[in-house]
Amino acid sequence: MTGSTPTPQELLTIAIDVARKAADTAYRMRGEGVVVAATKSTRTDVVTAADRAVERQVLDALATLRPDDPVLGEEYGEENGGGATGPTGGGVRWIVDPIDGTVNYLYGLPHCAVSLAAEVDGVVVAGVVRNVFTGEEWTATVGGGAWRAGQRLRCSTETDLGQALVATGFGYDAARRSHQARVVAGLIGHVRDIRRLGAAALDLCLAAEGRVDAYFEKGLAAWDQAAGGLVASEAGLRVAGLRGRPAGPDLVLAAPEALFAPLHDRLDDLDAAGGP
Ligand code: 2AM
Ligand code: CA
Repeated sequence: MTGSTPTPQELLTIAIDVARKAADTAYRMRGEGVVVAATKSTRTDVVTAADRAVERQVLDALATLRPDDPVLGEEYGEENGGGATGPTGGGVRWIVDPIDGTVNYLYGLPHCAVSLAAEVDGVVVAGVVRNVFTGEEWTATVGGGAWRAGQRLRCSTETDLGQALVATGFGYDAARRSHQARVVAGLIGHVRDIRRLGAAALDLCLAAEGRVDAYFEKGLAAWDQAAGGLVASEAGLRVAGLRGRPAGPDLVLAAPEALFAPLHDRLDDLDAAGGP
């Protein structure tokens, strides 16, 4: 398949195969016991041996299947960066989070996932998110819809913010978490309830099938939102930042069209994209 750019469906087929094997490894390693290998940004931002082993497995698999493609991963950064990618060159880049929801993984809470996406010319065109514990698997291709277990997914039809179940998450840095808690304190009286499940990619996938109505979070990296963001947008959610900005590190807001403006405006009033 080298030479011409593969279709999103071809890229998805590769992504699913690689992600399933990666999730199997993560599950097996969980059963063998988890040890914290290191901490990153803060004392609570942990990386386990499994995060590294799973990402290494993904890198090795992609190096075999797609040897010219660079891969951006949470644990090893950009690999094979001299590859064919470029703004208009038809280049493919992969984005992997080997374990999204690492703290859940560490504690044995069944809400963590392997996330793998493929970009063409900087746009995510295919993605898969697979729950390591349950095997639930969400997929999407650009223009081809979002899917789980053979069913095409549609987001919530809720129109009243006061009835909306809204997922969010907190970063690892104490000052940031405190600001995020103040944002939630200002929101919780205006929505049905808040869910803080601990894995951004899965939160986006749950929103894709209306198991939460909307989701927002500050501080996500590309690997947290690449695959899940495509699943969400293909299921009909608007995925964006505040004030017309694209979704990014400042804020990812994923909401059905009818909830987007009221949630956006409340989050903007609460300075959800601001703070440390
Ligand atoms: P992780 O489990 O891969 O670390 C928790 O709210 C969610 O946000 C998780 O998906 C977590 O990813 C992610 N997250 C939290 N803090 C982050 C940070 N500083 N950078 C990137 N992702 C972060
Ligand atoms: Ca991770």
